Amino acid sequence: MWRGAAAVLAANRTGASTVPSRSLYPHQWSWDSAFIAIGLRRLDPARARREIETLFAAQWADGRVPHIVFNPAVPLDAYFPSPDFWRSSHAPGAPAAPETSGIVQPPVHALAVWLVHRAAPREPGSRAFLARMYPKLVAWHRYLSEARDLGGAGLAALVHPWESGMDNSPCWDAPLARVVPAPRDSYRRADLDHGSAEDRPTDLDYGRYVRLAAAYRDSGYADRAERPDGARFAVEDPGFNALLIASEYALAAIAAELGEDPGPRTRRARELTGVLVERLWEPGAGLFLSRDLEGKAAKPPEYGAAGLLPLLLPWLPEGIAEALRASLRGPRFGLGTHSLLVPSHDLTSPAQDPRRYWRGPAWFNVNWLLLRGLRQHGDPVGAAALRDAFLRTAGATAFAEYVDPATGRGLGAREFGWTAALCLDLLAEEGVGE
Ligand code: 9WN
Repeated sequence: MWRGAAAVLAANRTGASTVPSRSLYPHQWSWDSAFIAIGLRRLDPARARREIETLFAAQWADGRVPHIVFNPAVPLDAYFPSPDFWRSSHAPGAPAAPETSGIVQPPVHALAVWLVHRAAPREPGSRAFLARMYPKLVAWHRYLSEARDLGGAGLAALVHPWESGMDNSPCWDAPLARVVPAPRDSYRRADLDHGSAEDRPTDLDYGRYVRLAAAYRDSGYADRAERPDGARFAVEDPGFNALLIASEYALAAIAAELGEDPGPRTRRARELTGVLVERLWEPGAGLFLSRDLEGKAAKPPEYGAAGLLPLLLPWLPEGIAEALRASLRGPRFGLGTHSLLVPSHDLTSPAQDPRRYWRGPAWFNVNWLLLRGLRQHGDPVGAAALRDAFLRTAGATAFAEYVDPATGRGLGAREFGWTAALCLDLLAEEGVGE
């Protein structure tokens, strides 16, 4: 399995970075690269450092880290939306090259940088890597905490469903229902050349994604610009913000390693946790909910796996970690009873679909994060069982992009970057391959 996973990362390597999938996603993606680096640190720490530095070479002047960095050698029609859609090099503050998208993805990068360093702290180059990355990560977090604080309480808001990394989650159905889809003949979906239509978002979803991205682009990627009716989306997502907070803790650790005072970063992480709980915790449900900043909350609400991700945080007010662990095993997510791995969406929701992308299938990055959460909150036995199921399912599906949570049947792309990388990470814990 170690050799198989390493071979995936070798095959998906394109120069200084790694693609999520040779067929479906032929460029560099932001949170994919962070997870890929977390696995690569076990194989080749220098390559893990390069993976992250390549991504941050495309950081914009305002601190944002774009969700895609385009490879100029790949034909324009291989992936949509392509660089000629985003037109980043004409946007204020974006690098002249490479071309990038203008939206972001979950900020798991500071956590990745810290874990990459910890894997080889004495290697020549690792401390210098930390020192180079620190101000870039600070600028990235500042962008999210200032420009993206659209709700005014301190959490980062998302302006496009793709920013959550969980693109077609039912949590976005209500806020997306207000968006007028772009006409179907105004763009060409490249994903259907490689993926099965039943596993992918629908055409209606795509029309809305295109409308929102085009309106954001046409505003010059200005976060506070007024956008027309039918082209607005602003939500606070518990998964995105939990990763921001986890990364704040990692920034505190990096600061301490570099001889700076970690106190302000740790305090900020605790403060933000308080805001997350105040705004998004749903005690009756035992998990966190997203908040729609453009309209009224959906009734009934949709419960996604993003609402479990705060389990990752080291400090939570009393009772919350226990409630999250109970939700993982309860009827909504069924871990250990109905599900081999944690599904991306509530099993009891009418919107749940075990094969369609983020509407039900289990994803390996989410399960890796929850496994860390279980360890963090005193459940090593649950974490060990999840680790076994993770490795077994990934191995049996040729490192699938996502799987049916009940049967483990592989779905989406195979030889998927973060699935292989996170297997390496879990295998290395037991000394395999080292
Ligand atoms: C849009 C690359 C990315 C992941 C996302 C996943 C999917 C893209 C797409 O693929 O999104 O960004 O084209 O569907 O939803 O989490 O980062 O693997």
